[in-house]
Amino acid sequence: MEVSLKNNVSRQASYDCWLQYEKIRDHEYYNQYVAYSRGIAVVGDSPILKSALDELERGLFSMFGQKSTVYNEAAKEASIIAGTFESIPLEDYGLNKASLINMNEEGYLLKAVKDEEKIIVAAKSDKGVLYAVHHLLRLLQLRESLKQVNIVESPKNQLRMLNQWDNMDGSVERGYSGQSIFYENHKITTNLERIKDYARLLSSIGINAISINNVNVWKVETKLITNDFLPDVAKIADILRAYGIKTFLSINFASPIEIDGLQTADPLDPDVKTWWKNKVEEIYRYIPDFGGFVVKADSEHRPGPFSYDRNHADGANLLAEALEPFGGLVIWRCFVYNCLQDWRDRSTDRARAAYDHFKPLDGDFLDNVILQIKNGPMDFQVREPVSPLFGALEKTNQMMEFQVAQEYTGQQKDLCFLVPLWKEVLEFDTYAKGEGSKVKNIVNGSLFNDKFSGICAVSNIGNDENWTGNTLAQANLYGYGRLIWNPDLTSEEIAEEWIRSTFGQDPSVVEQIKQMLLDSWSIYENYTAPLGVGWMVNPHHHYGPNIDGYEYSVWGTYHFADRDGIGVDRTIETGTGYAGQYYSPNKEMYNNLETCPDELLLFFHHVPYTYKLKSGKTVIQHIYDTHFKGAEQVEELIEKWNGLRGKIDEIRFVNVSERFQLQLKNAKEWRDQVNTYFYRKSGIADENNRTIY
Ligand code: GCV
Repeated sequence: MEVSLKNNVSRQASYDCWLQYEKIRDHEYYNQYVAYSRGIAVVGDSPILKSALDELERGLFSMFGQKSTVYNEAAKEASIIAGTFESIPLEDYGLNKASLINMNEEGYLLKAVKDEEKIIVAAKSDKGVLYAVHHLLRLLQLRESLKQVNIVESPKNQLRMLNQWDNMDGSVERGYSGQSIFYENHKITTNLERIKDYARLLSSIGINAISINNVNVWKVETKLITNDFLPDVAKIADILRAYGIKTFLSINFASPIEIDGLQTADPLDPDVKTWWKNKVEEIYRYIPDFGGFVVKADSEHRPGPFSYDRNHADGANLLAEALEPFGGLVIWRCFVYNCLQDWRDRSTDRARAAYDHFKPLDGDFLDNVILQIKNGPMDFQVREPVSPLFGALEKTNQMMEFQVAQEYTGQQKDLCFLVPLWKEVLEFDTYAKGEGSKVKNIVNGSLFNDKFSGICAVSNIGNDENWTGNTLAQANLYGYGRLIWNPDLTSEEIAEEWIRSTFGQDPSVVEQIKQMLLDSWSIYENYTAPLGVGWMVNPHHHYGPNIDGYEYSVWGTYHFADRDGIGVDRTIETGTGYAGQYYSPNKEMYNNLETCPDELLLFFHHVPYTYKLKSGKTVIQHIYDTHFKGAEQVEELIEKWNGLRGKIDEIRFVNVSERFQLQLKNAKEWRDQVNTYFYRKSGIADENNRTIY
């Protein structure tokens, strides 16, 4: 058994994330596979194949400690032979191309042939070869057996995307790990090496698209689509392309006015149409495989078609027409709601907004428009129901938007492994076409036969040495990529892969960190906003407790807590009617107090503090218990982490320890503020007489 990475690991370990390629010290394993590293062939010549070769050489050298001889044809001396089905003589290895035809464009085959002497790494496309190389290296990193390896694999989702919320002044909206790696001082960075390293990390988890600027497109960023910046955007696109990643830009809907002084940005105005056509042509001159636009319109004060009395379909189609000849896409966000809503008026409800805006437009969008829908109806809270818009759009391309950045889930100070949350969302049965209409089958395009579909997420990286601030937050980026490649992987599998690739093979380290990761979401939920009610967080900043702090509820509290009860009535009969946006039987399940799951009770219902949950506890006692428990659980996390001292390198150990101290402070603040607030509101004492101030 190998002993894992110990101390003395350089700062490089923080930077390398899960691509450590730790030296193989297990002699048996080493002897079994070292021969594979002697000669490698990557057949063909393209930037992506070059990346595949670089990665293969790097990984094998680092793990086996010897430089491979590289061949550019399927030489008989080569033991690993990589290339497309067209470039490798498959028949010579007893492989039949016809049997691989069902694989998708990004899929691949990894197979041991010739009595295990060789491994074939073959794919339909260069991109598939790159993914296959990463798969092979992952197996070696995880010290998996390659005996008779025979893997045929294709990603389950088409677009696997990240959204950077980076601004050109170098800041990152909702960034918790330093400054942008893409921009500084209102310019595109000159540190292209870092972008290349990011691309390596992303390709290793199968990401194939990225938008490189914030969806809030401010003054300077509006000019990213002008020749002031396009030459530099093209340089970034070149780097990303070599790792199989398409570049997208977020655009300002009012660009024609702001860039060229047009009088209007009205989507039906002929001059506006011509302006976008010309603009798109210009962009494609710089970036021939440009992915397209991401658009936040008519949301949180951003411009959009509403100013001209047009709707979202008019707005999206304007851009789609311009992009269509080049194969470009419009990713139009559904995060649209009235942020000036008066919460005293209970007939309006932010949770209803996405469905109310977009359901009536189903079928009105052009073929190359994809609607991007946040996983929940509000905004990446620790617990929300799944957005009812999933399943409601039968004739419109759609994709999921997750948030890897931990805006509301601890801001990369507190530990919160988000894969279990995302899995719950993807496994949710919408019943759109009867039982089995799971969200994962909607976003992979299969349920409604969408032409374009996929999953995207707000990235969590910045220019901190370890990319994510808290080293353990690297698990969320890794987990996101792996999960959207294959939503059938379990959270446990993903956590374990990440730990072993990142910290090595010591079983005690693996088990301990795995448990910590898997428990962390529920721990975070325990000490923050209870029972799905959400928010209660410091406004704007979104970290730390502020029970009445919802930024858009200047007219009253968001959670509607008074001396008698708490929760938002979203029922059909007496509430906002939001529950009615779901298909049966979800509609009835949420609408009915008796069947609504505990964890979402206060999202859907207003109840007295003495209401008995299915757990048997009253709401108020649940609030007290979970908040005491959550803070205690953070102390346990710290104890567990302390037990790892000396088993992992000191730099990463200390990095996480420091953040746990912040988490503990945060958890105690939440515990005290939530408990005190509800004790004072309800006047009901804790059954266990614990101290509540
Ligand atoms: C980029 C929330 C965040 C904003 C973000 C917005 C969005 O409101 O707090 O920072 O803006 O979502 O998704 O557009």
